[in-house]
Amino acid sequence: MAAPTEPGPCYLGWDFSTQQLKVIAVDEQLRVIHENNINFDKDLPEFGTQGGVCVHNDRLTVTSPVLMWAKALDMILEKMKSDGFDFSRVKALSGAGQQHGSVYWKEGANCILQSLSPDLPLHQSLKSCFSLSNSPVWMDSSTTTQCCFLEKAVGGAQKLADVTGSRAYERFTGNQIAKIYSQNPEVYTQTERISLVSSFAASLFLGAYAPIDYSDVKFGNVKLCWSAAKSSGMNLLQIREKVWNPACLDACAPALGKKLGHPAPSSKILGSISPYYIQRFGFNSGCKVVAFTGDNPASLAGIRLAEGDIAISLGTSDTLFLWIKEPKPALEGHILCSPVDPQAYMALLCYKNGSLMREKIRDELASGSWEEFSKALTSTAVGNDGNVGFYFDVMEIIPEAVGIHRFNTHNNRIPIFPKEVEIRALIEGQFMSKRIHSEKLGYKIFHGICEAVLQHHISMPTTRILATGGASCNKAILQVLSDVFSAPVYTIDTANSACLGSAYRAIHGLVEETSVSLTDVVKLAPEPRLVATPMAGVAQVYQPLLKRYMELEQQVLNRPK
Ligand code: ADP
Ligand code: XUL
Repeated sequence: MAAPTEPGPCYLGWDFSTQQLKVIAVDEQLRVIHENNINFDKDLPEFGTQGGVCVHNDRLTVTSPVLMWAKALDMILEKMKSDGFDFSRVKALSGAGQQHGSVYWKEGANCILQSLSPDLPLHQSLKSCFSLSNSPVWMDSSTTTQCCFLEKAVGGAQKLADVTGSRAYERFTGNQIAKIYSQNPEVYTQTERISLVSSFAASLFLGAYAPIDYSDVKFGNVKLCWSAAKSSGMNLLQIREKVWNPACLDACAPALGKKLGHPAPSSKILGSISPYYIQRFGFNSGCKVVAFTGDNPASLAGIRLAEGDIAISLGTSDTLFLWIKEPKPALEGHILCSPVDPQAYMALLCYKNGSLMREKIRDELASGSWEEFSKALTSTAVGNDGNVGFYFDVMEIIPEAVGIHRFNTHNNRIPIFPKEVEIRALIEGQFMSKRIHSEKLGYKIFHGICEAVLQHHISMPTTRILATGGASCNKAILQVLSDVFSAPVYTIDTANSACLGSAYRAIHGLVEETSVSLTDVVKLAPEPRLVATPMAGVAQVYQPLLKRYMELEQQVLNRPK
């Protein structure tokens, strides 16, 4: 009888996202062998968050308690331990964090991080480590004053975009830091180090301050136009040289460069795991911590985006990524370097009203049930008999509008839709916006083999839409996505692509020095699966509807707030 084989090494990918802390373990063959999560609202009710965040009275300030993230890490590791997860198998780990959010470490915190007692849970040891207990997150839009100041200080919005890859945006970390400095200078003075959520999470594993990674702050080397900065970023990094820009730093707060530390490439091995995890959970002392990055770049690594594909993440935020070979300065949308192909770029569009908006309508009209919501969606006709809606519970990024706006087939505003019409208007509207704005970026969707292709014997791939994020498990929603884009929709086995991508990045971190690319590492991963194809005749329905949606969007934008 053959001796039982020793379980081989595995790799962990973490995602410190808006609503949850999630983890995936993969083995050497990239098979998922463990998945776990902590939901901040449900599992940590003592922090009083809704959707993982606290919206302040001004409705613009949005924060999350930093100790909640530390306590969640404790909890999930305990959960894994009681599920029998063998931490000694973990050869490397990496992770992702919601982008833009920032953490403020108090003077002396690094010493505490370096000497954590294995007898205490993390959040207890770290209690006095933060000069700011509530971290600003990506949903915050309270820094308009700081944005105006920064743009003026560096010579205008375009100049700022030329240098940092984007004009000033409220959620971008530099502007968040500037607000803290101007409103609470004593907090700023007490701060020894400022981390992004991603580098904060890496610091917890490392037991020392981890650097901010490039891809969380880096943009493509192109000149970007007004809406170029809708995604990851800080408004602080000189994109070409990958160093902090002195003028931007000075405009935000004094001695900021020192508090940020030097940025590092996202494939860098930062060191070995802190002894705390070895003693408390049985990690191997050789386990490496690979730099953590933003959730969006991590997702791209997880879903195996290839040339010509569009990826849509339907998480707390909805984000859309387009593969771009030759970015043009006139592009609308944010450009970042592809984490998969060094020759390629990604355009990224970010929408604030994603899953939480869908949940709100589900709770109001479908008794909080996705099943009932989906039934209503499938019971209505493609094109919703001409009824169109815009659903922005919070100020949207694309377009910058707020409120709910409903129009009937004659383009007249109406106050209310029947339940089923409302649900379809929400989902169709969300996807029509994504299609219109991706086409504005110059993106062309290829619908199968067209005549010109046949005549010239050119092989042209049909555009694939790769869907991920929490709502990508909903077939009814994915069918509408497929219909609106007239393209097939694919998913991977897990909706947690940021975790999966992080696990792949952990493996890549170990082999990067031997010049193995991430694409090579990911080759073993299963191909995405087809889940929806466009129904017959949908293109004819959506062609005029998309045009109307675009015109109505102008009306919504021009309406006085
Ligand atoms: P994040 O990573 O930003 O925390 P996720 O990608 O995990 O978010 O997505 C969470 C969201 O997924 C929830 O807010 C929920 O609305 C949505 N979701 C979960 N299941 C479904 C479903 N069956 N249909 C539609 N949306 C769903
Ligand atoms: C991207 C953005 C969000 C967050 C949260 O610019 O703000 O997608 O990363 O997921």
